[in-house]
Amino acid sequence: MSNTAFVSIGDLRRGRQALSPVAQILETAASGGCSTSGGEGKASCGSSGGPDDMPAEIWEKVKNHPCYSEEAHHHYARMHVAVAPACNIQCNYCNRKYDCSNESRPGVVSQKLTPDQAVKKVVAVASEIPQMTVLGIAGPGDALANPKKTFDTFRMLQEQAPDIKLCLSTNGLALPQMVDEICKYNIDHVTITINMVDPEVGAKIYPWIFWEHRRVTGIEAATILHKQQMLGLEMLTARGVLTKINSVLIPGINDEHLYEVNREVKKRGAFLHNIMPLISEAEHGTVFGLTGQRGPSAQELKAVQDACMGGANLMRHCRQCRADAVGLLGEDRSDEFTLDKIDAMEVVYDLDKRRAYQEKVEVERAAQHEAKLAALDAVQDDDGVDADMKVLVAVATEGHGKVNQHFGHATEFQIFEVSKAEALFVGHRRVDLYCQGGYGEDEQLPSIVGAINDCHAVLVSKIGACPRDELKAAGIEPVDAYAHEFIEKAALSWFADYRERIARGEISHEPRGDARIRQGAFTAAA
Ligand code: CLF
Ligand code: SF4
Repeated sequence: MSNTAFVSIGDLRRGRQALSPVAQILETAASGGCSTSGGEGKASCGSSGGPDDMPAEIWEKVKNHPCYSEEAHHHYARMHVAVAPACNIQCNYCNRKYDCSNESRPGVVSQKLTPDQAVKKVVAVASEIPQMTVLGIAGPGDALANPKKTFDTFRMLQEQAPDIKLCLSTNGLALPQMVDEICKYNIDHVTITINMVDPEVGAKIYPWIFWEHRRVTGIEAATILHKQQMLGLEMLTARGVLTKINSVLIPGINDEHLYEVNREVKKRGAFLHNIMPLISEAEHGTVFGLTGQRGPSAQELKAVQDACMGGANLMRHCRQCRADAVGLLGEDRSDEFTLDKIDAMEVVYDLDKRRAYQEKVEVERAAQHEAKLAALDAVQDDDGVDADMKVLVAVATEGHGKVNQHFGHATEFQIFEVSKAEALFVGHRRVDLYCQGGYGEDEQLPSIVGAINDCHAVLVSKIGACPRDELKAAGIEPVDAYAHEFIEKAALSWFADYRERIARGEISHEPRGDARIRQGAFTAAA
């Protein structure tokens, strides 16, 4: 193996005067990312951090990146281009598909693109969606196992659309050798999928890697991969590149081990740790799907994420995107930008127009922040109810950080954990669409209600009589009183009202049961 000398974090820290971005990343990682609104173990750390929680230079990098900032994901979009089909390892949760339009999971695309086609597509999307701020290369294979296609795309895009942030995702095997190239193209955000720091665990996840012109298997393969991942992470930190670690939570294989992964990547300066559920279905044809390896429930996922708090900052709003996704996280507009449709479009890349739109977004975002602070003040009043009470609230939203979607139009609910201290985004739940163009599909209701069964309320802009009754019967309060208000303000206002009703003796607080979450299948690293 070449280039395996480890850079110690002590060495990195000693270089802080010369490399101030490095010191900033290390300090942000070490502090839990929070100086004013959070701190070690506080729930508001991680991708929920804001400008007060990190150095200005880092905030500049994350403020409009929808994956690196939870708040930004309500407002800004990303897109992926499928220029990287090959991979240099095999994961037991992966089965790539290159012409599939009906599976929504990483590793799946409708069409592979050349770098020229990819850049044309990005410029077309950027001209139509001014809030699209990030281009990611996330497969369908591994971005760095296809270095020419990946870096050609970044180089050409940087020339044509310099305001778009560049992001890539890798399994890390080829990472150390690519760090210079990554820095050359100002790629400020790199995701490494790290599922283990113990090769014994790794051997259960990776059947083989392709390394130095041969296929390597078992513990030897996992050991090489682990060393490359750690070295690559340390090298990126040393160069001031923000890193996010994706880990696939595989019950019985690495669920208890991810705490250790979290601590190890924190030591090496990882900015975020995104623990995602394995979604394992036989029809996707993955090894885990075919052998019956199950994915975790929403509660199991949250328990592992909660256990990791106080370590590397957590990201909880990942949507496990396709490798050709376009739009806000959770939506996919790639059908609007197929190559034939782009050929027919009049593409005008207007930087001023994009900037003007993004300035408007920032005004809206500031208003959202103010509304949250005002609502937090309101919920602080001592009402005599358990001060430590926390409840989950489901929210239907189409974006802009508002409660602005009908119950029947939701294909996912965002889940917020609400307390007197905050309204914290803790995940999302995918559901089947209830409204089928003019009528409600009542057969879907039990599964929708089951998916949010651990929530005390669901906030929507509108809801029909039938689902309203079904939710009430299940003990979930349907709430449309905060339609078109900002989500956190709405959730905190509902919570204040809920507590007042308890204080007045009108209702009693009951704990909620487990949600029944449908699982899908997870593959590639994004
Ligand atoms: Fe894409 Fe990944 Fe960049 Fe985001 S996705 S390459 S960091 S721009 Fe984001 Fe999608 Fe989750 Fe990835 S929601 S799968 S974390
Ligand atoms: Fe390669 Fe990613 Fe698939 Fe793993 S999940 S085999 S790294 S493309």
